[in-house]
Amino acid sequence: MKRVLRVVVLVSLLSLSVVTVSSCAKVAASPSLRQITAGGATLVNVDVNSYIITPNTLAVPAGKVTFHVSNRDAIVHEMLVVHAQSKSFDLPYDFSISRVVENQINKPGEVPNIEPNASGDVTLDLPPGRYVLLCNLVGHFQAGMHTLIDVLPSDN
Ligand SMILES: [Cu+2]
Repeated sequence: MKRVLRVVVLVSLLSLSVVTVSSCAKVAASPSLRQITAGGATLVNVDVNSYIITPNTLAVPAGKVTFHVSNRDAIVHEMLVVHAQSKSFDLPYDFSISRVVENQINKPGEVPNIEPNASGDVTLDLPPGRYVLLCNLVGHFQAGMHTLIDVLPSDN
């Protein structure tokens, strides 16, 4: 438990810059710029490379969201979609296994085992809130594989 608390403090300090960035997210979520899948979900294209997760938008409207995750790295990754437990990406973390503790988080879904130069999709029905996109393969979260995305209340 001590270890978990320590990492929360550390991660909170590191994340201050990320929180400022996401305040510009409203523009990206405007309907005119939004990509919609054939099934009517909002499409979020996510690139994974060099331990960095980069979605093409920082905010989407609530409802069906399809994450299309492309692994541009030379190693396997995964991408979990997790409810944030604060304004930032601090989540319960176990240093003894170098992973986020998955039975202590609320995870609507994931794209598992994305091979290099491959991609995968997951479509989720997301209520408004802040979410963390992360890779939970051993050591990857700690190496920086996490980012935030906001799901905003839809207008209609
Ligand atoms: Cu990874």
